[in-house]
Amino acid sequence: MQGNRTFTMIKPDAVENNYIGAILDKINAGGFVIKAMKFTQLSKQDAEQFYAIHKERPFYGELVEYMSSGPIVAAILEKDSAVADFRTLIGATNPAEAAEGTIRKLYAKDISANAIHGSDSDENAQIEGRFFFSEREIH
Ligand code: IDP
Ligand code: MG
Repeated sequence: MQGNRTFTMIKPDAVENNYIGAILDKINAGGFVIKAMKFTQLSKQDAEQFYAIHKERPFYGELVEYMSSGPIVAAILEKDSAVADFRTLIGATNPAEAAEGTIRKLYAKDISANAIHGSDSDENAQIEGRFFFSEREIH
């Protein structure tokens, strides 16, 4: 996963609202190829570990509760400049501030339940992908 891969999760609000198909369409239309994918649910411990980097932030508890509240779709995506281009496709963290046409603008509920995750660096894309997928599942 160097330079051309990123990691995403379709978050519980978007799964609950039946947006999986629409979001995957946007991802494919944006030029991303799905390299690995699973429908799963994070335990509270999983969510604490995944978001450990945000432990000191005021919304950490809320984030952990929310991300473990229902099923998610985790996936590894491939495209040139995957991390940066995917952040553009998903839009700003707060959907109220997200650009028109972005996934968060179209499908997110609020700043916490914001429909989708996208890695913020190549290094984190690799760490996050390995959090969900074994070597055998990553092609
Ligand atoms: P990002 O997902 O756009 O990279 P981060 O700042 O890394 O945003 O925050 C991680 C996640 O934490 C966000 O996607 C969102 O679900 C949640 N979050 C961020 N800021 C807030 C906030 O101010 N209140 C509640 N939840 C937040
Ligand atoms: Mg982030």
